[in-house]
Amino acid sequence: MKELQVSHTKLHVLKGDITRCEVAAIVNAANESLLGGGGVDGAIHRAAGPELLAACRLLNGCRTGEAKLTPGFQLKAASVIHTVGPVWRGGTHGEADLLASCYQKSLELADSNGIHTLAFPAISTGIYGYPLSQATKIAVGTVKAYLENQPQSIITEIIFVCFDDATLAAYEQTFKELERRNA
Ligand code: AR6
Repeated sequence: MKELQVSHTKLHVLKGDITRCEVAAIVNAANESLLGGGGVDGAIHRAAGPELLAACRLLNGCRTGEAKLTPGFQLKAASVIHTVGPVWRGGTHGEADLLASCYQKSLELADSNGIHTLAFPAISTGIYGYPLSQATKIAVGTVKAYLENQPQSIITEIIFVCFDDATLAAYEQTFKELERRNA
């Protein structure tokens, strides 16, 4: 299953590179410095160009579970929402709440900045080591709850961008489980 409708918003899963997504904003899985790194963060900085780093320097970092907005510069997306996922430390250090907060705060920023379409990477599931199936349940569950609780949300489309087959399979499984529960 690659699509799920929640209220007036379409959720999709897509395999590919988030830097190429034609949406109003892409979400970056950054670190607290906001000064770049590897993984999707490195790819976004490379594609956006050096102005992105200059803009990030003015933000004074970002706490884990929070989110901050910059322009997208050379990206197709006009904006980047930088959020910092938790490092997985066994699951007993508030990781689930912090990961949910990344999605929640990113959605709030989108709504308060006129952003209708949004793409998320699988935050924390790379270098930060969050177990994939737990992370996708939190990602989709938090987005769904947000949209159900915010009927005035202006977000019409959300893409979960998957860089590999395992991530794609985990999102598809999560979509399927939610659909079955709704049936
Ligand atoms: N498009 C979409 N997804 C991608 C891309 C891409 N171009 N590149 C990687 N991914 P990660 P984290 C996937 O490690 O775990 C950085 O150094 C990747 O396969 O990028 O939150 C930051 O500066 C995985 O599924 O982010 C932090 O220090 C997902 O994106 C740290 O890594 C997230 O993997 C954050 O670690």
